[in-house]
Amino acid sequence: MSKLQEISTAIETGKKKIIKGLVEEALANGIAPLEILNQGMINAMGIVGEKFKANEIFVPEMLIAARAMKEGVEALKPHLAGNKAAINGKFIIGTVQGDLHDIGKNLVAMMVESAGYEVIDLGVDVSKEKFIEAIKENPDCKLIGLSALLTTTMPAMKFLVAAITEAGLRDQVKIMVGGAPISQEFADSIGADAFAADAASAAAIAKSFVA
Ligand code: B1M
Repeated sequence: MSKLQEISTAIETGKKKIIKGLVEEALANGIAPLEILNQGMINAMGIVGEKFKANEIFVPEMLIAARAMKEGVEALKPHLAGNKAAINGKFIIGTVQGDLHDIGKNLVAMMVESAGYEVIDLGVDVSKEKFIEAIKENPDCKLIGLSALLTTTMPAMKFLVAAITEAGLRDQVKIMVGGAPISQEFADSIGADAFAADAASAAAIAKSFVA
């Protein structure tokens, strides 16, 4: 079994304790950090999602896979995060109300941070009031990021964009949206400024806003 396959299987089956060692072995074998993330880890979460959908596994298994994934991301973090010296500004990010998924949001936060932003992470299940409060508390913040993984929480993004507009803050911030069910069309339909399909694209878009 290849090292990437070993990592994928370990995440899929929630073997949290062995992940760090496997990631270190993969790095020592010269496998690029992004390849480990995409082929070994994110790929595994895709398989977990498919198995959940097919009723082959249930929420507890999904949860232990998520814990193993987080352990892997921690091990990979020093190798993924780049030079943080340049400060491009602040980036407020959160997973929208009703949604508890945070692995993708955390990856986006990490990559945008390494693109020179100071990240203010509001966590998961973030209400529109909390987002607005954070924008008001950080009048120098020019970019906010919204993550959603559930089709049922996509409307929360729409309500949030509307609430930011109603609060008179829309001209102050660019809004970037992302998450598995989100598309460019959806982003356009709710009046967001940008859609990013993955964490690397989110970092590139964040950089483009200060270029
Ligand atoms: Co959930 N879950 N889950 N889950 N879960 C999904 C999302 C699902 C697709 C599984 C499935 O059915 N195939 C499905 C949603 C279906 C739908 O809405 N149509 C689902 C469901 C149904 C549920 C529950 C309702 C299950 C239940 O209770 N019956 C429940 C909801 C809880 C809630 O949120 N209120 C639930 C719970 C959970 C766990 C808690 C067990 C766990 C989350 C743990 C955690 O996050 N701490 C979990 C998990 C692990 C998943 C899957 C398997 C994996 C998600 C993940 O971490 N992917 C997921 C299936 C899947 O995604 N294939 C599934 C890896 C991650 C790196 O990718 O988050 O997509 P992703 O992030 C990417 C991009 O999307 C993008 O960049 C990231 C990195 O490249 N991105 C952004 C994300 N945010 C961005 C923001 C940006 C830009 C890009 O700008 C700001």
